[in-house]
Amino acid sequence: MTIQELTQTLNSHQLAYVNLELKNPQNGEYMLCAFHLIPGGTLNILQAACEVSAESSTGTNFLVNTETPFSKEMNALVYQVDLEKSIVYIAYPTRLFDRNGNIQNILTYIVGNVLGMKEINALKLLDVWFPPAMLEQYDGPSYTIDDMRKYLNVYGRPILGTIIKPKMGLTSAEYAEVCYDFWTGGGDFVKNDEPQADQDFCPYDKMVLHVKEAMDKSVKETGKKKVHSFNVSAADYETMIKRCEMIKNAGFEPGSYAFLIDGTTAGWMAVQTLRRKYPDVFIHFHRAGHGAFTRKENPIGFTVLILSKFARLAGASGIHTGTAGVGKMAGSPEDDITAAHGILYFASQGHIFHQSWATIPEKDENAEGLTKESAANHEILHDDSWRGIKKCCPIISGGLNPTLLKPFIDVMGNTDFITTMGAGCHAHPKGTKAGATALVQSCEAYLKGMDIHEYAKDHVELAEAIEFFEKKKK
Ligand code: CAP
Ligand code: MG
Repeated sequence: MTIQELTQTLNSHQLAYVNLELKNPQNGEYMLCAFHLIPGGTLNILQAACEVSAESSTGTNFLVNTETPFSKEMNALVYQVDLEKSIVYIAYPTRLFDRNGNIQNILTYIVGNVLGMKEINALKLLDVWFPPAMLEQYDGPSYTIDDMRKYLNVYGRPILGTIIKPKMGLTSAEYAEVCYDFWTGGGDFVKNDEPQADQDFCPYDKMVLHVKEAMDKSVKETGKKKVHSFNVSAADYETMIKRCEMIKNAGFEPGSYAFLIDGTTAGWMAVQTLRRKYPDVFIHFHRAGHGAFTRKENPIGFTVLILSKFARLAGASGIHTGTAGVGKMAGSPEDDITAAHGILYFASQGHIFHQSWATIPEKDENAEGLTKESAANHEILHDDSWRGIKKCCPIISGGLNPTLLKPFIDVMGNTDFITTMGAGCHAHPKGTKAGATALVQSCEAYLKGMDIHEYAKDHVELAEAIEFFEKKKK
């Protein structure tokens, strides 16, 4: 059936949620979404799209007598359908959304009830486009990787990190010992793992204090600044804030700590609370659980790009975006790299939409060129007349080890990210410190344009890592 024929099949309820003649959807009044949609039951794709448009905006499954001329203006509208690819485009009036810059509210509309509707067999939100008005209204990141680079004095290479392993079970003193080994081995950044909380064998307050001691000792010994990302996820708001304040009051230098939040399980309110309450802290979004929505095999959910774009809009300083098939987690270059570029760059092409993260006044016609040149491009956006959403850094983790650093950089196309290698450091045959040194050496080899096997000839820790991890791969 042609789109004209499909339109003839719509009932009056469905007709209220479609406008295939919508002039210039990017006129600034709408947030735009593109869904892959396979209809369920007896519906055709346009009927199902209208049902989704209704349920994800003002409607339900019948026209109701209580609607008003104004409420109809808030209807989302199906404005385009790609029959070949089964992609439907829906425009959402931005006035639908909580005017306090609330990400949770938007997602409750566009990937809320609609994921459970009988009228669809597949519904995957592929990409979203934010109009300039939303870029004005939402927080975006405050403390970014550019600020962390300044603090660490690390430029022109990835920030080299680890996750302490075993994931759980070390006492606070043992945990801090591993941090010390990684930092004295040359690593920059340590994160708690995603389940770290206040376990009886590793009390939160003791973990914080032991990490502070380990950090002070390693900074003194290496003469280099270090960062620790503390998991502040908690059962309730008060406890989360108590953990943040405990860290802030433990004597850490501003810049030497980040707050990690399990954004998928703790929720967007936690992410935005941290961003708004601690604008001078790196907010680290760990996405454990995202696979239920984002895996390619899942026909119902949303892409890594969607999760990452909303994390940037919410103000996460960084979010895990996956290893593009190089590491242990599912994920393809197409998915993971599109997401990583989508949150790092000033402007980038997503799966469907091209998104510019700032509105540039006519008078600044050379702006895009300027921002492209400057690594701290968002300083320009931040200080200038534009209202820009700063960069959100990809955090690259999951099954990586020193032999995989260059393969990932080759796929990524840049080094502006944090990488955290857990087993990739702590499984090194000579232990964590050697594992960290091997990671540093693999980065040195990359920067010198040398193959790691060549460089390993006079860098023993890297040689041992290659021997161990390449053998394991066989
Ligand atoms: C990595 C990790 C991270 C994953 C999360 C883990 O450990 O600590 O949580 O990176 O995946 O628990 O698996 P390893 P993603 O380095 O030992 O694999 O980054 O894709 O969200
Ligand atoms: Mg983990």
